Amino acid sequence: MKKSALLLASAGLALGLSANTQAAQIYSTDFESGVDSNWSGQTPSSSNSTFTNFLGRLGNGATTFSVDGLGAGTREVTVEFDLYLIDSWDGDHWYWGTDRFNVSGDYSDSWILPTDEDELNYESNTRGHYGYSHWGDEIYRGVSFTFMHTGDDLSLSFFGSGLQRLNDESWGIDNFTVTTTDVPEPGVLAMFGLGLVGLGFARKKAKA
Ligand SMILES: [Ca+2]
Ligand SMILES: [Ca+2]
Ligand SMILES: [Ca+2]
Repeated sequence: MKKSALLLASAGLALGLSANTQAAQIYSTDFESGVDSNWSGQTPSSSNSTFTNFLGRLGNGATTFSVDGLGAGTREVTVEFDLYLIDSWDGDHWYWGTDRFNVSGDYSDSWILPTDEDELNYESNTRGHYGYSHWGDEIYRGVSFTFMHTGDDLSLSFFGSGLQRLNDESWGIDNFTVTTTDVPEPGVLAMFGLGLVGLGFARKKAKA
């Protein structure tokens, strides 16, 4: 009887926690209807038969994605998109490099591309000639990064650095999504922990 009560209590706590940690996609765009007002800074829109409509082509200038109304709490944020490296990116070449793709704001990171391509968490990489200058291009499908974020507003800037002119080295993004998973407040976690300790204590007492 006591054991089943204990199991029920544990299951209830686990259910309560999982309800608090469900992932929700809070933003998604494929840019087919243009670039919406969540984007500012440099927001050119381009397309061709391979890429469909996308945000780009961009060089060293920044485009900024912002969203608000997330609430006051803390959450895990995953940003996923397709990244297009267009024309002659040189990685860490001693003379023509260093060519980087960067993100800054509520999360900061930097990748030398294509040298660091494995550090981008992507599903597949397609190389080819997709219709700009005569150099090869690369499509990274499903690039993603994840970070912890607190507060109502989320803002991320994307920009290249070390790139030559747009017809030589540029980039674009498409199929951009933002997913959040709320993290229980420390108080809730502490209560959960105390609850387990309490249950354990009660169980020990019952056994003695
Ligand atoms: Ca598109
Ligand atoms: Ca180059
Ligand atoms: Ca270069």
